[in-house]
Amino acid sequence: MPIQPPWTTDPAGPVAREIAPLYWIMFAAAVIVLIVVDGGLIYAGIRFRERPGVPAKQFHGNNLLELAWTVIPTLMVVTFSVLSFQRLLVLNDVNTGTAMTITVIARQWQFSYRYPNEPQYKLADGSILTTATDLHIPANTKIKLDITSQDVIHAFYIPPLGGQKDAVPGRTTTLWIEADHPGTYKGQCAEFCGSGHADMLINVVAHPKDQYAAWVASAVKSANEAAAAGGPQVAAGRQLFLSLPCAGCHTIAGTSAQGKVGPELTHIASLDSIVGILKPVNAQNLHTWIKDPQKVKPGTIMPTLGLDDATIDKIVTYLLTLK
Ligand SMILES: [Cu+2]
Repeated sequence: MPIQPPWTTDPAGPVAREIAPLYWIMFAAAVIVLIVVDGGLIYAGIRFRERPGVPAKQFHGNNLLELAWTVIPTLMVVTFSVLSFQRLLVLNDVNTGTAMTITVIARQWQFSYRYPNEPQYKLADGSILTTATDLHIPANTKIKLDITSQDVIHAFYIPPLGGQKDAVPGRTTTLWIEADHPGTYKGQCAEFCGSGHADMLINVVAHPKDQYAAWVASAVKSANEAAAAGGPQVAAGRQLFLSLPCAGCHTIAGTSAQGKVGPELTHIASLDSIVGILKPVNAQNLHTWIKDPQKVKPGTIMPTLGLDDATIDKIVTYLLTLK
């Protein structure tokens, strides 16, 4: 499936298609203003400059000019406002024809997604399927997003699908998206939210509409397998994770680890990278990170726990079962 970069200029869904023409109109207006203002400045600088024996002329007041630079910008602002409000009617209509609602939860520094409270998304332990970073949707389907945050203000933004909404603690904001074609659409947190902000990436994975149910079934199956993962090393790692401070900061669905300070780890083994920079997600990279987080990413809120290598290995073995 194609991967689409986070650009506004290449809309891949109805919301982005509403916004893109306004972007181009504003861009064209800005270029014209640049040419007129800078052109006038350069012209005046040359035409009225001081020459030997000829002092520079001074002008005071010019009704025509003053009228022009008051009326033209006013007309521009009014025009842009009207065009924006027209589009808001479409962008804010999150409910008409909506097929499903997914909850987007932002926290430093990861977005996670909780799928609808319906039987096909239920895990064996009764919890609801969640994913992190990757938002899976069916293509050609209107999806409503309920967006919230567990710490500071973030902003959910996928330029090729359009729209941007703040994720505000204690509130739910809404946005809708629809992808024209199956593929991966890249986005990014658009509100500076701390030192990990640049790594707070979003992938919207749009599945062919008729294959979405199969993806849901496989995601539920692997989440169930992860929760029931066996083997003594895994069991020991799980036990360590849940008893050490790890569980106070991280959430792993279906366990007593329900911390909200760090990223959710429910599907950590399926991620492209950890901390946004360590890739691939493998035993060595996880070990390096847990051993000395500050060395990998100075300023991270992940503390160095001073664990010995054998303990870290057990935890890593467990984490790698979380697909
Ligand atoms: Cu953020």
